[in-house]
Amino acid sequence: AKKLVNWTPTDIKADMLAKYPPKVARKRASQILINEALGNETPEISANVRTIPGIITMRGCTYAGCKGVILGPTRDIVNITHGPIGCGFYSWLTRRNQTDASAEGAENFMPYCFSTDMQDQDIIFGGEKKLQAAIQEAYDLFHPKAIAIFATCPVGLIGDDIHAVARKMKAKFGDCNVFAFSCEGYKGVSQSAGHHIANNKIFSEVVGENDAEKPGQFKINLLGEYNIGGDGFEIDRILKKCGITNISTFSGNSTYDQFASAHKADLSAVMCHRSINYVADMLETKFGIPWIKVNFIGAKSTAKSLRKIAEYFGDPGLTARVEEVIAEEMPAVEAVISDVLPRTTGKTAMLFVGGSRAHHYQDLFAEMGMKTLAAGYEFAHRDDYEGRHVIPNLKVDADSRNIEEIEVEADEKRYAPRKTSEEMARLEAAGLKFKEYEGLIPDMDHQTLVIDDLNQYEAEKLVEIVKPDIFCAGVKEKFSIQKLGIPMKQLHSYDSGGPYAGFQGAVNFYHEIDRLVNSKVWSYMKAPWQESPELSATYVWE
Ligand code: CFM
Repeated sequence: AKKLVNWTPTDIKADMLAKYPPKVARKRASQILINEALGNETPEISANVRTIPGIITMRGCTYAGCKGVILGPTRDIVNITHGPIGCGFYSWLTRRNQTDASAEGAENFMPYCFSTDMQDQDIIFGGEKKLQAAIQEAYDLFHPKAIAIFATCPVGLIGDDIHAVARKMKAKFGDCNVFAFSCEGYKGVSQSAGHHIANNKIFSEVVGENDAEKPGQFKINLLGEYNIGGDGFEIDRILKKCGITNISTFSGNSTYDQFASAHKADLSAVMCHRSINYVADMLETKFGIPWIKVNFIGAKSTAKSLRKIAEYFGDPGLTARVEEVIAEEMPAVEAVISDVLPRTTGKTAMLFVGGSRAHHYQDLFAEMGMKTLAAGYEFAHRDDYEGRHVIPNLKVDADSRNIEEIEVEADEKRYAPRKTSEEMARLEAAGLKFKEYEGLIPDMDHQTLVIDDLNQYEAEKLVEIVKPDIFCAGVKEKFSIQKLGIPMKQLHSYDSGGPYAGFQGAVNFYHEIDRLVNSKVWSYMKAPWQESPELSATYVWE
């Protein structure tokens, strides 16, 4: 394994914290973990907690999680942002969601940016009339199946009743479902709260609307796949080849009807646990559809996930077909791996992304012989770090589709230490149930760094000290990292690349990373430690 010589992970952690005031250092220390995942013991990390004001976080807001992440990739719902124009504009097409709607001649509102463009007078006198007019205008122009309304920060502050407006317009139209999300940006500690708000509303307003049987065999919902850079297209290609019917994707390239029909699936396959576990749980509680965790990032993970789906159905024909598909797809993947391996083996990576990719993409790097030295999420909860899903206590009213989460304990308590069997027993006695899957902490090596809600300052510190061969994060980090002379790959938007999911996606990724970590261009840059050698540390292989 690769090991720091003149810096230990403890030194790195201490150096990252050295400049902070004591209170800040204490809080950040609980979010920086030197991984000691050995045996059955999962060390604890503090996650899903408020960012300290003044720190330049990598996180987004609740509105981003609701409108941008969950509803943004739907193609035939008109998504209206109720707020000042910036919120709508900056969440417009920035996530690289793709659709093939135009190829099908289907409705596609993704190229449009709908907003009420609130002005000073709307803030002072209220924006409900303006919102109502915007809904009417969208209806008259497009006659969509559904219109969704998203609240931004000022809307919550002035108290516009967006739900009353939605109900009124839904009743008026009769043939268009209108629903609203109270997803004001400030509502949670990150975009994660927005996922929860979006999921609850989609479940209560849309799921179950269409009771018609869906054609096809082995019907699944693909939950938490957003078709970034065409990932969903590649996954659908593979599923189709295997004879697995994906009736509903939440929510890459999705339609209103896919949400409305999700209860007709036999199984939910959860790709991004963080953003969508709520829907998986509600589908299981209300409709009895079980869910399994899958990961289509990495060729081996893709094969494993296909086998997992086949295993669930237990059909010999499906199992055989899945094996055939894997056997057909793998030679092309292996050819590229053996080409890049001599150039990528031993290189090092750091990944700080969202709530699932910092974990999923480690599989791709491992396939290239690359080691992940440090990784972390922006907004994941402890279950994503630990790979232990906490099954909520849900009461789903069969008739009204009313969902009530019965709080056994407060959220923070729910993820309270449960390393000991007594603690587990106590929580289970309190009514909590767990579902195990792969987690970031148990999957990462001993003595690697796991860091929650990494910020601008710490990112630069880490890169200066460790100098990984590649750093993966988002656009806010891109150029500050590249200025340090390290190639930076965006794992949100994929820069302009992708797809990276599935077998063909893995091949794209190998080529891309090979080019990045072996490019000569970085050697022409003078990084700070090259000009001041005292900043330098050395890595050797042992
Ligand atoms: Fe899930 Fe996502 Fe992610 Fe996410 Fe996101 Fe994204 Fe992400 Mo950016 S839903 S948690 S809120 S996998 S937009 S497609 S890349 S932070 S790691």
